[in-house]
Amino acid sequence: MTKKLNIGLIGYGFMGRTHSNAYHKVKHFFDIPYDPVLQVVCGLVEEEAKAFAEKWEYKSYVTDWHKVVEDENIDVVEICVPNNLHAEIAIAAARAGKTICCEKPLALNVPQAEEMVKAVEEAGVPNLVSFNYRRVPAVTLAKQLIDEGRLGKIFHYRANFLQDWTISANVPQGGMATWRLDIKAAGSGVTGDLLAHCIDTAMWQNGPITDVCAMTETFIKERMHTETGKVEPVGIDDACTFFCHFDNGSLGNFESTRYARGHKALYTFEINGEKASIAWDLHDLHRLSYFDHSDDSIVRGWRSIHVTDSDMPYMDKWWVPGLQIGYEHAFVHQVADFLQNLAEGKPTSPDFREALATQYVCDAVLTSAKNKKWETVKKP
Ligand code: SOE
Repeated sequence: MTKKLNIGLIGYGFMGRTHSNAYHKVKHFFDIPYDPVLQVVCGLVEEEAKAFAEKWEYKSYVTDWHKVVEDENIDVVEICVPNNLHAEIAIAAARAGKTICCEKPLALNVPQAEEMVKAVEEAGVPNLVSFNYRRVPAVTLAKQLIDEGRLGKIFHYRANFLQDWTISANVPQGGMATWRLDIKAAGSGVTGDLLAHCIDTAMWQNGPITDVCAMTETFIKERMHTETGKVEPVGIDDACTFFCHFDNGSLGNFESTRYARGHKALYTFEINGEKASIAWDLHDLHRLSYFDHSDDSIVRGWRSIHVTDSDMPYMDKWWVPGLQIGYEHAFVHQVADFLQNLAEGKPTSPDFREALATQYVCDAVLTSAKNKKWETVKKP
């Protein structure tokens, strides 16, 4: 009989839903070595935690996260709360011997992230950071094509993550719905929230980033704070653009903003190599654009690969060729890989140490923007 694995979820917002959904779906589509049991959800507002537990079929709910971490019955702690709470919960969970999956970015800042890495490594507990886009099949396929050498030497990596939801000055900062705008809860704006995704994927596909040159802007300088009811200065970056060098000699060009009217979550990347180029777009996430210079010149051009065939990453587990999957499936893949590796005693990427490397890049980006100078990225 498959061993039960008891899950404790801390945080019932958007990310709490993506992780819960993944645990529900994973056993139906993947041959996983465990039977995940949604034991307990923790959230601040009792009524909401109760409603979440009922809807997502958690056996119980609590309002104090210590109860999840201290519960001997819990095997895996899922951290889906604002960034300022990641470190305290993860460190306590590591000391309690729990397996941990933490939402991105790893922490509020570098010192916290380093503490978290130390805690999980000292405790020897399996750990993962939820950079979900790596496990979109087309993104995984892009990594495969690069690793196979199909692009040859890489010259350029460019990525964008564009949104438009904070353009109105009436959007408040702080509180459950808009903590991403509050520097104390988020640590940074688009750099930690959106560019962290792009940086994680980029370094996974194209290797370490060595130095950066950035600019940031906060377009709306004051917003009402939900918790104090007062208009307060905004401390986060609303937009960020940076250039960088990769260790392999290629040049990087990254942009993120929450002020790109018309774009809701447009994450795109394009990679140009000596032999081929690839491009991907989150709004069309099951397709990978590919240009191969070795094609006969009369048929050479950008092709659009529909990533649904069973020999493409993860796709043998879903429907039949031609039928596509979506955003939430990347979280299912993440859980499937995590549980498989857990059973085999292997780490799952990106672990806390790998996410620390992304945190170092984010930190260097913010420092560079502040000092208006190139900044060297610390090595993990
Ligand atoms: C912000 O709007 C956000 O929800 C991020 O926090 C997520 O990480 C990203 O995947 C989508 O946008």
